[in-house]
Amino acid sequence: MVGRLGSEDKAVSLKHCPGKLDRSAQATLLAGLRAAIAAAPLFTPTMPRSGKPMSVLMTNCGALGWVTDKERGYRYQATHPVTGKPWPAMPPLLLDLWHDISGYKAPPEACLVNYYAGDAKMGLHQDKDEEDFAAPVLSVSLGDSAVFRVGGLSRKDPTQAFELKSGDVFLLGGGDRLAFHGIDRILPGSSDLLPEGGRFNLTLRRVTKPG
Ligand code: MD3
Ligand code: FE
Repeated sequence: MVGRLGSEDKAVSLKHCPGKLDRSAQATLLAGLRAAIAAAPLFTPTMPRSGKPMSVLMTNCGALGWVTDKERGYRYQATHPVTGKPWPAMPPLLLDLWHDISGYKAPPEACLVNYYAGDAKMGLHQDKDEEDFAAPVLSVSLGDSAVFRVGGLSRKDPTQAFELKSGDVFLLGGGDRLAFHGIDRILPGSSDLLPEGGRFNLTLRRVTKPG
């Protein structure tokens, strides 16, 4: 699926590639992800100011990672907030995928790993902690399916829901890079990729402007 909420005349900025990764590629990526999590354990992010825990667990790989806590809020940093160590390298498959489909001149700097247990969700938000909005965001889903919602540049704009399944790749760029989006819910038992159940989402991002 390519296009944008009924606007046929606009540059392609939202691209859903269902089943982009076959089962074998998903297993390869999952092994790389498990190794990254062993080095950089999943942590519970907390909201700026309120300190309220999010329902999603997070970690990162790559040069920079997205973190949030009560005291310092949303930011990118080079080290894990709990271990203090640099983030592990990105699995090569992710770099290949970015190279193949992002259409962007520079490599990604951050891969945010979100883990959704059966009851986790993510409210409607914009991703705007990056300096470079010209670069797209590339997302890969592994495990149980999710109901993903995307709207417009205003929170009040109408939204559209998609199901994101294991192996699906989603590319967001151009005019949709700052669209509101979120995860309504996970569909437990919809995939047997993860023995523990739930869903991983990996988002590859450029944080700084290249050059
Ligand atoms: C649409 N993650 O980590 S990824 C996030 O499935 C996040 O875990 C969701 O939203 C997840 O910030 C959705 C797909 C995605 C990523 C970035 C976007 C969709 C987007 C930026 C603009 C619009
Ligand atoms: Fe987001």
